[in-house]
Amino acid sequence: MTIHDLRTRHGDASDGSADQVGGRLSRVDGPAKITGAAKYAVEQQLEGLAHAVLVESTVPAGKVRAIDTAAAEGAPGVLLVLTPDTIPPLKTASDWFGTPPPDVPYCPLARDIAFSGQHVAAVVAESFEQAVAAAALVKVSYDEAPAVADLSDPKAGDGIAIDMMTKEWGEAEAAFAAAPVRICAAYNTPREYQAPMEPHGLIAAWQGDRLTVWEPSQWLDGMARTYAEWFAIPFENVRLVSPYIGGGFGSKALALSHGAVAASAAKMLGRPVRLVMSRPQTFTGYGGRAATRQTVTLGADRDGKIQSIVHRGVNETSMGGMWVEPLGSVTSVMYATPNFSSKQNVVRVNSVVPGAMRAPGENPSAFGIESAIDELAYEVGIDPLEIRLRNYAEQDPHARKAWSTRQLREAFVAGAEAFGWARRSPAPRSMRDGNQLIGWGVAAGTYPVRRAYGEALVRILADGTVEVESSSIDMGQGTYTILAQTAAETLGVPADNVVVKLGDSRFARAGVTGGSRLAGIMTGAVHKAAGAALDHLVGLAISDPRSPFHALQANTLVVAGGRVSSPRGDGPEVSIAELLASVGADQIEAKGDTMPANSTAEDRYKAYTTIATPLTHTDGDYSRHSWCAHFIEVRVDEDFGTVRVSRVVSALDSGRLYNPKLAESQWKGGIIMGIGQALLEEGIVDRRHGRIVNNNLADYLVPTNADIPDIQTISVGIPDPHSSALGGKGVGELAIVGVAPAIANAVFHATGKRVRDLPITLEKLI
Ligand code: MCN
Ligand code: MOS
Repeated sequence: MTIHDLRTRHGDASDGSADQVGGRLSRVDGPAKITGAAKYAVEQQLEGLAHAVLVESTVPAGKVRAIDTAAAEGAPGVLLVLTPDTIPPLKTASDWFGTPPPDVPYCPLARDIAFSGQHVAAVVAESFEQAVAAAALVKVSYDEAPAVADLSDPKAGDGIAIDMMTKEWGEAEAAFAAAPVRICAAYNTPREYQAPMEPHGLIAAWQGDRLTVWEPSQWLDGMARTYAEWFAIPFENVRLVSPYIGGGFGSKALALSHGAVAASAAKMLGRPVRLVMSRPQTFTGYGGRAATRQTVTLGADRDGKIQSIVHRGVNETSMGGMWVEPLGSVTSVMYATPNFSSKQNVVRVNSVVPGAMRAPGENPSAFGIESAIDELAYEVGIDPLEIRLRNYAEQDPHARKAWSTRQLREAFVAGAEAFGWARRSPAPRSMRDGNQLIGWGVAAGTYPVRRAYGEALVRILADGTVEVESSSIDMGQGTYTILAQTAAETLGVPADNVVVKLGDSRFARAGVTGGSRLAGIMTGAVHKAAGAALDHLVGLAISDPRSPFHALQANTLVVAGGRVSSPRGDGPEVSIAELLASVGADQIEAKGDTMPANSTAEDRYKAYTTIATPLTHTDGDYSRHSWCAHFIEVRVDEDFGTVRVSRVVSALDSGRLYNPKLAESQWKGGIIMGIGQALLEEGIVDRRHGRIVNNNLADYLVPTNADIPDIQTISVGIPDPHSSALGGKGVGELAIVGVAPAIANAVFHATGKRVRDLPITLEKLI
């Protein structure tokens, strides 16, 4: 069964525009997922499939002294035991900027241990169960060395200054010292994990020197490049396949060492190999969000006008790798201030290198500044909403450029109105319902409009249906659906007649799905490709002597509802299929991309396989961002200190929405993740062994339905021509930004207790 077979008309009945960009078409991949027909990467059934299981370091630092594989090798069904000594060395691959790598070998299994959970060996067996059993028999001994457990370890120190993160204007320290009102506080966020439902894993299969990898991926072309470089084979020889993804949230953009292990094993055995991480391994096999510390100082007038912001941030990184979580990203754009200074350090600890998790940087950054401005509001006795409006940045205070569009004031107004903010009683602990203290908090969020390039192929088939192909992906955001709508609108066919194929690196290329940029890029590319296909179709209809329109001598035709007619309705009307049959064409195909016209093959390769795009969100005359304002009610049980979020109203500016139903769903997903971050999520480090204690979904708490109230989202965006071809701005990450501070601010309003350390658990309210 294909997605197309399963599809029914399912746009909102009230909305006739589901075939158009902006219509509320339901997810076209929904039925396949609901019925189980959707095959995820590692569900491929391949002849001769063998199963690999990883063995991980149990110490956080030191060296592997010896690995005894004898028992594992003799265990039933075992085909291969890989250790640093037996796995063939690979080549070091370039980083995601495409920086040429040093010519040194790369070994995906470690001898030198930098964190607990590092892969040290792997067992491959006929069955998964045999591999699990044999992996338990691998005996690894270590020369353990002292480790730095986390940011609060006394050995951690101040870390390394990341100068490129410094942002300064005016005289921030002096202005702070001179300010009549001064706020200074430290805000912490813990390690957090993406926790996608589908764990990381892959199937690798070789045919000669060609490698096929079925792997959930946010970036087929980037991962294909890495595999090609590791194994020193041409880029074209690697095929990545990732039709569906059970969530990524930033964690599935890169080829990781477990992928190198599986592909090496497949090569050695001459058989396809499947390797899927266990849930605990997903806590150390790649990084979650880095733990962060920020100090925010605000100097202000008595009327709440900010005079100075001094911001210092620290995030953890690993011993060998580098992750910078840009903590000044929201701090530097949210409010107007004449004096500003933001600096950042990173501290090396014995953990896996942290990674991208929904709004890396903006998310913790907003927790700092949006908590601090709330503290200032109470200090000067001004309503927390009013103080934000008083410090409204009319232009980008850092880039000193006009906003492309900034509907944040509209978001504050619309959100406050829908929430009933005017009825808020200002004093902490002044609103209650029985023994529940009620708190109302507000916070803003933002995410830059990241732009890059994409390419799409549109094919009009003989039966009048349309195919769209792109190596971009859908991990739940709605790419399949919005690209069907874009092609349908551009070509004048029902969306039901469009089949979108994604997630195969053989298709037209796309860059990374990260930074909430894919929708803007790919709607632009599909619009272009479909426009070219339409021109081709109309051109044939007008010029081919066999066409029913030939005699009309028209210079254009109308295509609507899958039927072709003349603009004045004075000629024939035929279906696309009839037209193609009349001119003897079995299909029409056109490619479209968003690259500059004079781009070389090298430019294109770089655009799709690295993140080194020349476009920034502050190019040219404008600064481009999405914006949001969250209004949140919490209820805190006075006896137990338990916090429940009871109401959320968020007003958001993502520009024009390609599909409001899906955008709302994305926003709600982000808000739900923000609720988890505020109240539940924290990777707890066992200081003795450097391990994550709660490395499973029973102990690492993410929100369930019972934790989530009704969430109201309001779109206040207007089309932004500077941000994308069709006027949209980013949606995917925006809404998580600002939720945690809105909740912390609401908790303060409810209880009078300021929690500056996430998550807000009951013991912190005592
Ligand atoms: N959209 C819209 N109008 C716009 C922009 C987007 O209607 N102007 C809708 C579309 O349905 C589009 C979706 O929002 O498919 C997301 O678009 P966009 O903001 O461009 O984000 P990306 O497609 O680049 O998706 C990546 C983004 C990121 S970076 C993370 S992290 C994240 C997120 O999306 N991870 C997700 N949302 C996720 N949603 C799910 N279900 N699972 C994840 O792992
Ligand atoms: Mo999203 S964290 O940029 O994949």
